[in-house]
Amino acid sequence: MRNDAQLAFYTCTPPCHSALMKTQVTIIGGGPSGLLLSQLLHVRGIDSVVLERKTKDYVLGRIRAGVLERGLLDLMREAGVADRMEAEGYPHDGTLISYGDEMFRVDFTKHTGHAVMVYGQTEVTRDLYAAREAAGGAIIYNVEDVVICDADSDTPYVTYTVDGKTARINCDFVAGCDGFHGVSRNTIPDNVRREYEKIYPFGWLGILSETPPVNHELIYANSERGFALCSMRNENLSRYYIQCSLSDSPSDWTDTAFWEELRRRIPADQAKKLVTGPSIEKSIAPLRSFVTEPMRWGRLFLCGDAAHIVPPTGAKGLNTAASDVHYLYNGLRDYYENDSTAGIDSYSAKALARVWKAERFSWWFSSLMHRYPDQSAFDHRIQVAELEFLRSNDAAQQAMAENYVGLPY
Ligand code: FAS
Ligand code: PHB
Repeated sequence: MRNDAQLAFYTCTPPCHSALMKTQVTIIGGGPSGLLLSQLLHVRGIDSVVLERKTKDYVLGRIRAGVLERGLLDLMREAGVADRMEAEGYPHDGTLISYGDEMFRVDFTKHTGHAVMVYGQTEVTRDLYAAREAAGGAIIYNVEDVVICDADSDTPYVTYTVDGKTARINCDFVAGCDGFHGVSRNTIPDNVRREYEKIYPFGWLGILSETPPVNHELIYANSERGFALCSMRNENLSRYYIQCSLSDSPSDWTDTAFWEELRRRIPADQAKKLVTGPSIEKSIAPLRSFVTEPMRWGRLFLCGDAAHIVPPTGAKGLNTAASDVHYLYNGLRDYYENDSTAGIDSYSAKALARVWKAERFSWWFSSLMHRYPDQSAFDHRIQVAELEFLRSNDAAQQAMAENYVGLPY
């Protein structure tokens, strides 16, 4: 924690800077939100600078999302970074859902006319970094002490330090794409900001293994021992998750223990096919639902995890970041190309309308598929009844499919 004197240093009246830059949009965060926004703005000739706290390799080393909605595919195409995704990604027309040894399929394409794309967030981010670097995009790594200043004025600016030197960027707008632990959200004053949160009483233990996936489609499993998910990145790279206690740490789980537990949670005929191998990544993600309102304060706009978090059950985290970027990108285009503030003025309301639908779907699917510590026998019977209704009813499957492939922007 800094003391008051240091805090004073890091307020918005820092000493003279070793560097002073000017851009149209300062983007805080070089994850998928920040990079996608920067690349889309570049395609329209709008200048941005990306400030990233870590190195590119560190960002690319984070194993996260695996399923892309149709809206994100279209944005990747619009940004000119879809070639490798089209060549190496896996379109999925449906998913499998199991409970005990029962299993059924929800056909996305039949119900919506759309598929999803299995293509890891790491690869999305890699493609975006490559495009920004090829275009000579300004990305500044290892930044510290980022402070957003005068966001509620017409002349916002951002200060930061890199290699011990302070710098300042004067800009027209600031996009807070710095994730849940970034600085942007808390730049909005406490008396303006409203936060909504739900913490789930379990986490997801995830592993990556260089093994063939157990099935060519994803399997979401509700078992008496807890949730499991069988996913993949390619024909020889599988991604598996099991619901675990919040008190667990990855080191508590040997690979053998993980595989044995996963086998117990998926249908027996699938467990027989499971090819196991050493984990090349093992991590635990806590699950929470979280929304900040508003997503705009003056000339600061929040995007992605900086504004909202969902439990990964519905594969909505990265995809909802993408819809934020869509709304903000088009609002900024409107401002610079048509001298209109209509898009940026409606950004927060538009983004939040879709964010809350993603929050609802992620909460619903998490409630349906996980075992809760305080769950009663009645609660479990309701889960089974909901699963059997989903299995047998086209309207229920259509509703799930429409949410899973992505509601329209
Ligand atoms: P990100 O957090 O990805 O990126 C923010 C960037 O800002 C980071 O690179 C960070 O280093 C940088 N930053 C932070 N503070 C900064 C500062 N002060 N100055 C400069 N830079 C700063 N979603 C799914 O759909 N499926 C999943 O399976 C899934 N698994 C996940 C597992 C984990 C452990 C986590 C944390 C998230 C997971 N998510 C998943 C959600 C995830 O994919 C996010 O939705 C996605 O990364 C959102 O992208 P960004 O908004 O860019 O935020
Ligand atoms: C993944 O492959 O990492 C993944 C897929 C679907 C989800 C969550 C994670 O709902």
